[in-house]
Amino acid sequence: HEADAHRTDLMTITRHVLNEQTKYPESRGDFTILLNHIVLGCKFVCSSVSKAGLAKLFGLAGETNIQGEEQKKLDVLSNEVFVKALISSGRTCILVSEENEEAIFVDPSKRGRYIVVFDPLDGSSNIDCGVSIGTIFGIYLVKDEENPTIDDVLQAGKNLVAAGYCMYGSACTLVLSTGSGVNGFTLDPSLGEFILTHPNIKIPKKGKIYSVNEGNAKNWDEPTTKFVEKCKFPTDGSPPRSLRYIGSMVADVHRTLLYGGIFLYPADKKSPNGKLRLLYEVFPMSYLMEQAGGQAFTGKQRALDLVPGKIHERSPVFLGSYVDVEEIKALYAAAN
Ligand code: P6P
Repeated sequence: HEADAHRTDLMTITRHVLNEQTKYPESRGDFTILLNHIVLGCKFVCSSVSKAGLAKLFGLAGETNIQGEEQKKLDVLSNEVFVKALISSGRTCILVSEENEEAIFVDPSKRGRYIVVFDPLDGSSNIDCGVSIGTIFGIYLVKDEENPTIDDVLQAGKNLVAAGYCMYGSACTLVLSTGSGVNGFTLDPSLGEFILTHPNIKIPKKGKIYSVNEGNAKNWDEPTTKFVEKCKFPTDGSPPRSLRYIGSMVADVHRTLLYGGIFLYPADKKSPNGKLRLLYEVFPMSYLMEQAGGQAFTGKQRALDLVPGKIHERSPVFLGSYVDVEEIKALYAAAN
């Protein structure tokens, strides 16, 4: 039946968001227009990433291409496409990208109400070996449209009005929340449309998978060490949990969202704030986890309660199934 619906009653991402926006009578369609430009960026990146391997084969990606032009690295190219698409939407006023040292303030002539924080191609070091990578984004509203300032970007994660990611893997899957649950859309290349394939995603309350880079174990603190020990050598008679770590945040988080479990990038002696960036990696993924019935913790507090001090600051993160994150919260509480 669902296949028929797909064939005749196409629930595209645009239609789905329009439906959701009708809940806000005052909405002027600006968010839908903004989202359509983010979707355009994702379609471009999807197409480029799938060709990157071929391009590399024929010396196109990263080296000079057949016209002898310097081929831009995919993450730089993706960033330029997203920045241009977002500015041309006329709905943004400040952009923060992992690729840009400073925030981008949009010219007043093209200014809108939204702030977009994003990592255009997270995990791009994995492209050459074919591992799934992704775009991660979060959307805030500006406080004073006439006078956007850097403080508009340094808002707590709980102020996000939307967040999502697009994973470029065996399929191109866009997972999005605008504050009333999480929905997954898959790109139908024959239509060039993202079609609703995963309505109302809810993360399993408890998982059987833990996801962490065990190579950092020497530097972990006591609570993380104890938690991972419990996963491997359970003391309550339950079976050991499986370790799944892809090393590409979007892929690890997507698996966690659909299958359950916990993803950890803890602080360690080498990096006291962990490795992942708060604004455009930790916040959007934490927002999605909470919207799907899971939770996200920093080792000290609820991740979304954090207020960033700097646009590229890092934060430790433990996110995933509600019960699994409760376990690690208890271990950190006992340690303090
Ligand atoms: P490590 C990729 O480089 C990335 O930013 C995330 O996508 C991923 O979760 C993390 O770093 C992997 O880091 O230290 O385990 O290689």
